[in-house]
Amino acid sequence: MKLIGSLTSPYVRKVRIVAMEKHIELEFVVDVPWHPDTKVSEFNPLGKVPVLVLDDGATLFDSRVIVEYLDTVTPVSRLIPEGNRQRIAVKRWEALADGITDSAALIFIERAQRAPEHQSHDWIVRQEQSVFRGLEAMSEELGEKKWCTGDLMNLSDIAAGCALGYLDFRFPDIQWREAHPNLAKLADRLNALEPFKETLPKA
Ligand SMILES: N[C@@H](CCC(=O)N[C@@H](CS)C(=O)NCC(=O)O)C(=O)O
Repeated sequence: MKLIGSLTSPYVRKVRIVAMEKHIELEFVVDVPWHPDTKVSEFNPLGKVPVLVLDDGATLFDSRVIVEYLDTVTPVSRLIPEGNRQRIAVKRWEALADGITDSAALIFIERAQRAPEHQSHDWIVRQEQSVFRGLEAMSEELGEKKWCTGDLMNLSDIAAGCALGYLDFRFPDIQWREAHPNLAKLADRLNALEPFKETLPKA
């Protein structure tokens, strides 16, 4: 299987960490969808990464579909529980964490790719509010627990760790660690793991 993605995308990072946790070897093909020579749209009509290309040539996107697929490829280290309530709790965490990333990425793109006079202050504030509310929700739901859901690390923690890692990478000025020490502890625990270390975003 071949994973197409960039070294900065938090969604790609989530998939890479899931694959590593599950001991699934993927050929990693670096392709930045913003570059003029990108071939991503030949594999994903939406032109976004990550894309997983299966051995028979079938393509899977987006990251939530890919991680769900990878989790069923082998029973090693199940990252999405089978029971309906637990499974949905994990998927909800993933939606929350990815949602924070979505809003943060919109702010980054607005600032990085639009001339200052074309940037919308209201749009940026709206996305910032979504990030801050999302962080509050993650912090409240984590509480004093070691992991986001259940007794072992699973996809909810990986998704949360990738969202927090993206904030560290693109928005070092956001003081989320001071505001939410429990999220900081979770991030420290995750960042000490090999798959997180190996996939640190690189510009
Ligand atoms: N919901 C998607 C989001 C994917 C996404 O937005 N990827 C970004 C990279 S971080 C991308 O490829 N952007 C290119 C574009 O929007 O044209 C997922 O979970 O995979």
